[in-house]
Amino acid sequence: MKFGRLAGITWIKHLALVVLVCIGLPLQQQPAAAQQARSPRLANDWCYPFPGDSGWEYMCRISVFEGSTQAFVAYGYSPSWSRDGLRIAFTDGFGVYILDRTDDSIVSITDSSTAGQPFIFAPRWSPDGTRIAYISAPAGGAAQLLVVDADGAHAVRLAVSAAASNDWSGSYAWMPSGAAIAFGGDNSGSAELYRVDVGGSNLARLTNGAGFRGGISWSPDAARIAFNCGTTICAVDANGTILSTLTNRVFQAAHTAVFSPSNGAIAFVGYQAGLPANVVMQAPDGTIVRVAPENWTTHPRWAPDGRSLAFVKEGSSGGGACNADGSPCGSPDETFVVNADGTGLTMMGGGHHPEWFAPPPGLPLATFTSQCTGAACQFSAAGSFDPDGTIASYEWKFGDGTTASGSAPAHTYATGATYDVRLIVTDNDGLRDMARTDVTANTPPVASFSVSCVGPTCTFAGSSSTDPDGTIVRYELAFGDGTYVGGDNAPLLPVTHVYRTGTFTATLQVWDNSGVSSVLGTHTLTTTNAPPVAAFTVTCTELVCAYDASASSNPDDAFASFQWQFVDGPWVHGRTATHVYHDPGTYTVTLTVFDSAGQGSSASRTNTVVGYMHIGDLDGRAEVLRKDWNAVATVSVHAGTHGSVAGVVVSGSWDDGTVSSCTTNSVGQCLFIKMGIPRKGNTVSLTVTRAADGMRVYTPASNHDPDGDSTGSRITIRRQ
Ligand SMILES: [Ca+2]
Ligand SMILES: [Ca+2]
Ligand SMILES: [Ca+2]
Ligand SMILES: [Ca+2]
Ligand SMILES: [Zn+2]
Repeated sequence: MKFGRLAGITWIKHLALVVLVCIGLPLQQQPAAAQQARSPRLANDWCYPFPGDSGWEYMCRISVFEGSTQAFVAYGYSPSWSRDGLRIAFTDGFGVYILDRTDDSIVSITDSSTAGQPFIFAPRWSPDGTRIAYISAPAGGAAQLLVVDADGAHAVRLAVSAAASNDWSGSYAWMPSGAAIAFGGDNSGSAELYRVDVGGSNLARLTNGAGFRGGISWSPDAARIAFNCGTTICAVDANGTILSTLTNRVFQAAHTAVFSPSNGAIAFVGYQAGLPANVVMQAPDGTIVRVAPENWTTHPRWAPDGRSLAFVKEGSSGGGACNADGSPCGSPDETFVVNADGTGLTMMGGGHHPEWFAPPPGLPLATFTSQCTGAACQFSAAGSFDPDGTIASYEWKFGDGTTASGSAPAHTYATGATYDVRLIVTDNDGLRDMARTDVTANTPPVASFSVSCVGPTCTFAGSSSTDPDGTIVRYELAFGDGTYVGGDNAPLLPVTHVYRTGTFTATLQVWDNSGVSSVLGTHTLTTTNAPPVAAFTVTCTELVCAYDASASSNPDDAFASFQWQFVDGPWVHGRTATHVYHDPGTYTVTLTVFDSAGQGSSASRTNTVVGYMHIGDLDGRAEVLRKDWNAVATVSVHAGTHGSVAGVVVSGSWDDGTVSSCTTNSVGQCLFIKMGIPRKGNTVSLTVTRAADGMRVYTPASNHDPDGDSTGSRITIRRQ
């Protein structure tokens, strides 16, 4: 159930904190017989905000702490134990519900179907287990105290408070015998303590102007009733005749006394200057023990044996917007348990309203053992017993929908799994107890597989793995060479794997639907796998080289990768690669190849990258002087791809036999100048004889001249 009425819940929570309802713990202590120890059993509720469809809403859920376990049992709050501890009454704010822990069913015992329903809170089972009391509070109306049978029948209205606005007027507590209820009522504006027999008769007012403020607790012998009276705690005789103050005077304020079930001590919440609210224990001689020091604590609840206390450390997330996004904030309530001497403080879990289950005397104890062979189980309730009688019947719930009776039934499950098995025993007085254990009734799966190899390549098939009473949901196949495959529900097998040379033990483990694993299935295999041999060819066109690793060999399996390492670049992957060099030169290239088993080999080659150059233009001009003239020739040098080349030493020969040279500049040009040519000589010619830069090959056959004033190799300059 979901708690959509935030305002209502907040109001109820507020009310619950102020209306200090006291459970009527049974008087009786644990039987002294040599009975197997029964783990203390504590229920509480935890309300927390969560983002709902229409903003922040509150969710409340009830947990049961038993031994070292915490079990979430229902959505709701204000849990109250049935006498036998097998049912829990609780509310969701609009109805009273009964959780039956023997089958996890929940039934409503109040009518919460009509509109305008009242708020319901504080359901409390009577100590004798026959009746359930609760408070019904219509919005703006008078709160009623009602008592019904455990199935909701025979409702009796015991009291109507005249003013529901007095929160504490809704406080009530069962008399330990269950015969009567003490409750807070309003007498013409003055709150007073009343008692009434559970049938509705013998209504009596027990106080008259004592300042009653709720917090009702019966003493174990039902002789006195404690209650809050202003800043201290009072007690009145059950017949209303003697009024006294209960608490030590060192407390500036004290409230919510709870009588110990065993020794006359009381626990209560006491305020003292400089200290936060504390749960304290006051011994019969007045000695105070702070059992919850340094905490903002409330709601003390004695364990049935009187040796420990549960209490609540109040959080600050009670409700309402707090964060900028409108969400509530703050710490949650927490339930603690502490020994009566203040030792052993333990946080049980989040939540409020701790309620102990108090086993009644003569309660049988259910316990059982199981022995399963595969899915066939033999159960035995031999350890169960009744301390004051006999066990009259055994009821088994095997967790698969089947049931049985008798003290030692056998049961074979149809499907192997882990089952929630419950045994409910009923004694000759009709008292019941339940034991509950997870029983694994399962045959483990069997891992089986086949493997066949072609060379080093092996194929694994696992269809022969079986789970006789369920299904296989997970495989893990380890190949034995450090690698494995596996996963939940994976369509895993068949799978292939390539091995190195060696002897390997492959193992298969499978898991069934119960999470049970098989023993390992194994196969040992020996494989031969030669490492690959790297080899490659290289073909260069000027500075562009193509590499091809096809010459590599790996006859027994597939190549996994080819990796090229060039001196002046990153690694390149692929069977073929192309690399463009910046300059001609001699370079070393390394190829590394890997086969499918991860075996590798490398090969290196040194290749020379050649560049070419030629004359790309010759231009000439004459500088005529008074007696003679000068000839100037401009030479442009091209690379093989016709780009300019700087730093080339160009040699030339004039036609009179003189030779000279120049070195090309950044745009690939340089000048030849012949000076002092006599006027009688009308022409001179320059022939380029050589070009060299130490890297490129000069190819004069490629020489050319775009404007046609030379052959590309020879130019004639005329005096003008
Ligand atoms: Ca009994
Ligand atoms: Ca199985
Ligand atoms: Ca190989
Ligand atoms: Ca030219
Ligand atoms: Zn050119």
